[in-house]
Amino acid sequence: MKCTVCKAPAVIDIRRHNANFCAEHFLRLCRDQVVKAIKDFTMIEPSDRVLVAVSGGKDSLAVWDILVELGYQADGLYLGLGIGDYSDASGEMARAFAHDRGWKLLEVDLPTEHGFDIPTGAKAARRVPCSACGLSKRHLFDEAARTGGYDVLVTGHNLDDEAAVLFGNVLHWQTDYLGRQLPVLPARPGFPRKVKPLVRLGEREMAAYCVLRGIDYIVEECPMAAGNRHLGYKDALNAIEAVSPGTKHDFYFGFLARASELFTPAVAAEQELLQVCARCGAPTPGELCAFCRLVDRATDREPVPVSLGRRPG
Ligand code: Q46
Ligand code: ZN
Ligand code: ZN
Repeated sequence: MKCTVCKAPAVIDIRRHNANFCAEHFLRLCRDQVVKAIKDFTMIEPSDRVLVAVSGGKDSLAVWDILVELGYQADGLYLGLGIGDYSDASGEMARAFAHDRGWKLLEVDLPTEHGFDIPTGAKAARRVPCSACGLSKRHLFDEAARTGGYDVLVTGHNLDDEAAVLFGNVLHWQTDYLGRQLPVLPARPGFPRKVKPLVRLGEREMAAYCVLRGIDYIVEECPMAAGNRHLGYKDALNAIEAVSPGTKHDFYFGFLARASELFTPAVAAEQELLQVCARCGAPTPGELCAFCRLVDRATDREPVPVSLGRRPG
C-alpha cells in the first residue's frame, strides 16, 4: 500500500477518499480537513479566544493539538464529572497532555463545585446518566466560556458522532434537535459560539492522528455509555459504511446542505422566548434553568426561593 500523494509506504487507507497516506501526508490531510471545515462554516476567526472542551479522549486532544498547530489561541477546559475511575484517569490524561506542552487547562469539578457526581445525581433526579451529564456539560461549558471571556467553544465531535446523532434524530423525527444539529451554533446572549472542527474526520482517523502525533489518550469508553443508543446507531452506520464507503459523509453533509434549514425556524422561535435563570444567570425558557433544577434534585435540596438564590449583579 503506497501513499497516494508521494508513493512512500502508506500507514492508513481512507476508503471514503479512495486513498492511502504516509504519516506526513495523513497528518497534513487531518489539518487540511479542519481548515476546510473552519472556512466552509465560518467557525473561528484568527483573533478569537478559543476554549476547547477536553475530555482526555482522542478527539478532544487531537482537535486542541490541531488548532494550536494552525496558530489559534486555544486553551482547554476539563470537567470532572465524578464518574469513578474513568474520571480520575481521563483527568490525568488531559492534565498530562496540557502540562507536557505548557498549554493552559481550566478545570471545573462538578462534585466539588456543585455537590453531586453524575451517577448519583442522575439517579436522584431520575434521569439517565447521559442526559444529566449532557445537560451539566452544556451548562458548565457555557458558563466557563462566558466567565473566561472566550469567543468560541470547540468540541471534538467527529463525523461518526455527528452522523450517529443525526441518524438517531431522524429515526425518531426529533425535529427540534434536527434544527440544532449544525457544526456551528452562533453566539447568543449568554452562550458562546459553538463549533465542531472535526466534522470532516472520522473516529478511526482521529485515533490514527493521536498515535502518529504521540498523543496519549484514554482509550476506555465512559462506563455510563453501555447501552447508550448512540453506540447502536454507530454500529449500524459502520455496517452500511463497510459496504458503501462515503455514506456517513453523504448522509451528514447532505443533511446540512439540503435539509437542516427546514428545521431551524422552530428553534429560532423557541430561542426568542429565553429569559435569564434567576439563580445562575444562564439563558432559560423558565424561571430556573435546567441545570439549577438538576442541582436541587441531585443534592436533595429544597428549591431555594428565587430571591435568595439570585446572584449579586
Ligand atoms: S461522559 Fe457523560 Fe458521555 Fe459518560 S455519562 Fe454519557 S454523556 S457517556 S460523552
Ligand atoms: Zn506521502
Ligand atoms: Zn441556573
